[in-house]
Amino acid sequence: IPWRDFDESSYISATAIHHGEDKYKRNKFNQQASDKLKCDRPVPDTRNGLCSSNSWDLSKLPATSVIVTFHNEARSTLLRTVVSVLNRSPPSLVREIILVDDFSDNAEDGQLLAQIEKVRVLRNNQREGLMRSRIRGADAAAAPVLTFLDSHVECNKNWLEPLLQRIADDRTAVVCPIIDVINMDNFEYIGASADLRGGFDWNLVFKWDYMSSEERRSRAGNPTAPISTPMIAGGLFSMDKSYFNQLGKYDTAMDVWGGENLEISFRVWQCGGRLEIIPCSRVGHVFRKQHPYTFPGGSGNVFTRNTRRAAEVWMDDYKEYYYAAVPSAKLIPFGNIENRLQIRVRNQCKPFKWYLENVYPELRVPSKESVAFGSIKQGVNKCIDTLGHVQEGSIGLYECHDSGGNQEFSMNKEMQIRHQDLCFTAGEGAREGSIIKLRHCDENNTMQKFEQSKSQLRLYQSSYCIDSRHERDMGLILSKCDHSRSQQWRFSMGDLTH
Ligand code: UD2
Ligand code: MN
Repeated sequence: IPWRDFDESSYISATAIHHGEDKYKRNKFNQQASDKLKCDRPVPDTRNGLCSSNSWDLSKLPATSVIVTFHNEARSTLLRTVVSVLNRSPPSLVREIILVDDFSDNAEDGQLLAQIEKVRVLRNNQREGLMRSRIRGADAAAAPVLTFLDSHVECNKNWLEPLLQRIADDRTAVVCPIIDVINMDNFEYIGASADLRGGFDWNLVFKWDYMSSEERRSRAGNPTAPISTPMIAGGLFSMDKSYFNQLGKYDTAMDVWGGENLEISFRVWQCGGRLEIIPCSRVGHVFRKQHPYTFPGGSGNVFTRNTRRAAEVWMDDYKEYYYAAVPSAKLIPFGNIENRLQIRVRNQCKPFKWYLENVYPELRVPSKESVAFGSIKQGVNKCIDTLGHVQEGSIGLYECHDSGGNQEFSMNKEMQIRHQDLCFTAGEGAREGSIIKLRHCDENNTMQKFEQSKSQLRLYQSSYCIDSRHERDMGLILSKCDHSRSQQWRFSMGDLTH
């Protein structure tokens, strides 16, 4: 039946929030706010104005199968995902919507939607996780292009055409929309910045990176051009189906959630394809802070295992920087990766060094001389920060932002703690209260030599440690080493000595 004839209200009301029930309990977003909205509610057109003058010859675009995997998704968000696809895509371009129900508690959540035109429902008979579920959907897909979506999205106006156009132009382009934000509390649809791309630090956790101001300036003349991105968020993208198969789909040994976006990103770039964000394509997604579902195996372990598999297959020796940043990862077994390594050989994929130099030059690589690298953390979220100071400036603490810049330091074999060509220096010598200053590095300057001892940073051959106790007035200073909290420091990559 056409989606307009689907009985939305009885479908939604059957799983409504009960009186007195926590609205966030089941989905970790406000289900009640979602349930109140119609499945075809309007959303603001968040595209750059220039996008509306685009036009496409639909007869020349390949059709796509849309694949949505879900585990215990709220009915209202799942239905809105489906309806927004049907409602905002040229019908000729959507061959089918494949819902892969990853063993949700209630089989009817998916099954009832199979009445709707173009919707096919596949149900796993055990929990498989999103990677194997997406592969199942992809294998069943009839169209030449695969489009993966999360189960709580809303596609915006003309979201699909520019994605398919790009793939028609280049079958090795793997393309994403800009992901707009659907507020998890009130479900307001909010346009996201067009100046972001996907990246990561050595902990291999996905993050958004701002384009440099230079790059933003150069894009100003051509805001609709594809943005090449080192990493994809993972949930929303289109890819030529035969190319997806040729490059090895996903790693079927990954479970539940996480790491697969890292893996497919390395793989696509290293094996000759490219990842792009297409700014004229916009899809909203409900971002939330917690997982609403269980992690068979424990969320930390599963995520780390998946991430290790990606690192072990694709990162060559650079994986050591990951282990230096996340030492506990070494303790999680990652299983057999033989068949994934074969994909590298079969597709003659490039080394990780090539990826770093050509795709993600912004990711700082510790120099060979470094024994420790990255941010220098105190407690949970305070980091040493140059505060933008230069030569002769003091240093202080700031909330950790995990994006390098003024919070990036390295320690070398000469025992210097460097920020670019400036070194931490005991400004007034080895004495109580001596302010730590940024001065030009000089190997013969003994006031620039520090030792990591336990988690203290001690001025070499002295009994004074870097201390934040008077940070507000003086910045960081030297103070008698006494293991107090204000002397506890941890490099994000603490041990590069192997
Ligand atoms: C982001 C991605 C997500 C995925 C993940 C890393 C976006 C917008 N989202 O997480 O697609 O790449 O990072 O793995 O880029 N699901 C299952 N089975 C499971 C667990 C989840 O089918 O065992 C479904 C779930 O219902 C949802 C999708 O997988 O549709 C992604 O899960 P999520 O929305 O909890 O993840 P998210 O958005 O935090
Ligand atoms: Mn999601």
